Amino acid sequence: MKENDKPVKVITYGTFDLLHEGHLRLLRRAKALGDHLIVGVTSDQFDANRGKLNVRDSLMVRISKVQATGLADEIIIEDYDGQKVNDIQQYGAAIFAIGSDWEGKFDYLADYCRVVYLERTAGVSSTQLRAETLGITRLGIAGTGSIADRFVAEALRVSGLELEAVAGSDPQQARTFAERNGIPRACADYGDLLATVDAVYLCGPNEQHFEQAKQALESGVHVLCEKPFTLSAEESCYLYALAEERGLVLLEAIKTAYCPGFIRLVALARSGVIGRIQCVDATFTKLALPGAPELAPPYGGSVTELASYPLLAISKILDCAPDTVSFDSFGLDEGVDGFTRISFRYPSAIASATVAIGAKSEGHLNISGTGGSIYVPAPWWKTTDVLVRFEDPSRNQELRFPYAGDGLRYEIAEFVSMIRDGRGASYKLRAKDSAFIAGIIGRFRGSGGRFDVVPGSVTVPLAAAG
Ligand code: C2G
Repeated sequence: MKENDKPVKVITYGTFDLLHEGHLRLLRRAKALGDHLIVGVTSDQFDANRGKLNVRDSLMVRISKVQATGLADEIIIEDYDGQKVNDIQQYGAAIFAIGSDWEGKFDYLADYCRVVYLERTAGVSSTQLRAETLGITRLGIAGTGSIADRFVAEALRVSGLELEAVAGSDPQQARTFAERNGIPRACADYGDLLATVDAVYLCGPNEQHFEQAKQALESGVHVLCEKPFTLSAEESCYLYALAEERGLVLLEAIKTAYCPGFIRLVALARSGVIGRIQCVDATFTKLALPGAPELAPPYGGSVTELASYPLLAISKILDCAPDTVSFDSFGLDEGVDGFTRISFRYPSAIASATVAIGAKSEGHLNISGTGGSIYVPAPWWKTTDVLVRFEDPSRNQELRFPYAGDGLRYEIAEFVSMIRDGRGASYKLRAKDSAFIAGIIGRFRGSGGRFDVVPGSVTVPLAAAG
């Protein structure tokens, strides 16, 4: 098949995860359309950006497998949206071929070459293979609040997970929740839930988290627990030790920790790009409506409800133990703290976490370094935009990272992959980060917290807090 004696180039694209018969048949037929087959294999980042999480084979493995078919004359990496338009022109492809599951989606490429949709092979897919070879994690949800609804919507985006059952303090509410979300079973109590699942997501009231996590781990069930995970460093360490002893996964559900932009931000800050870090200021506020659970003592309040986010940022960015912490707080009539600033002194830096449920403030994250600064505008806890600033403005950078949907999918994907890989710890949110966060919340609640209308300030030495 030659046109003016020039080889006819065909181009096709895919992830080619766990390369299977469907992929092979596609490649064979694509190759048969011309003389030279170019295969674009998606980069991990490209797949993450388009919401394809839990791809099992690394890019290198996927490329090697495509190469081993002997069908590809050339392999390229697909890394950005719109790349197909450029590739077709750059490589002089005469035909673009893709499976019929994409029918109509790539018609716009007809401006550059012939577009061919090849019948997709029925009965085989990477998703199915991932489920068969790696198993399905049966997950239960303990809690029926609004976060649980958001969780369900995001969990559907993560492969290898089946929502099995739900339990809540009100059995009728649990039944309604199950029906609304297509979950097979509503359990009468938490014990019943644990009996039939591999893993549980805890999103009930704050004061129940510790006991529920402990009970789950003692029953051999993996735990993903909403923040605040526990209300003291001791409880946090106890649970991590228990999970390790039982060979189970325990993860705190602070979504920021797993969001791709935040992970890149932390790595950037710690790379020395802005010099030695001298200060981290992080703010998170959320006005609570009258009657909201955040306003109910003794487990509501700005620190208990919200401090996990800024404390996570401080823990990850400074990554060492502070010498002292002090709390300045305004109380609300309801008897909880409404606006609180937590100030830290580190050996060579200072930091502040500002949280409020009774006042509003711009929610930003600012990192000051000896050579520049990093500014992350609200909502920094769903990191997308990162501004790196220098005295010489020609060096300034504005970085942008993807953030898909509600973001919960990233923490769910991490949880599922830890279970599958038998990976006990995640560098994204370490046991020491959880213990630090819980320790500070516990200190505020136990000794440092002043809920008076007059600002109270107390400095607590933290030498032993770690
Ligand atoms: N395929 C097939 N039969 C199957 C499974 C997949 O023919 N049972 C085809 C797909 O239609 C696609 C190729 O194999 O043409 C690669 O499939 P995936 O690895 O699932 O990649 P995909 O997400 O379809 O990537 O830019 C990326 C591409 O747009 C498509």
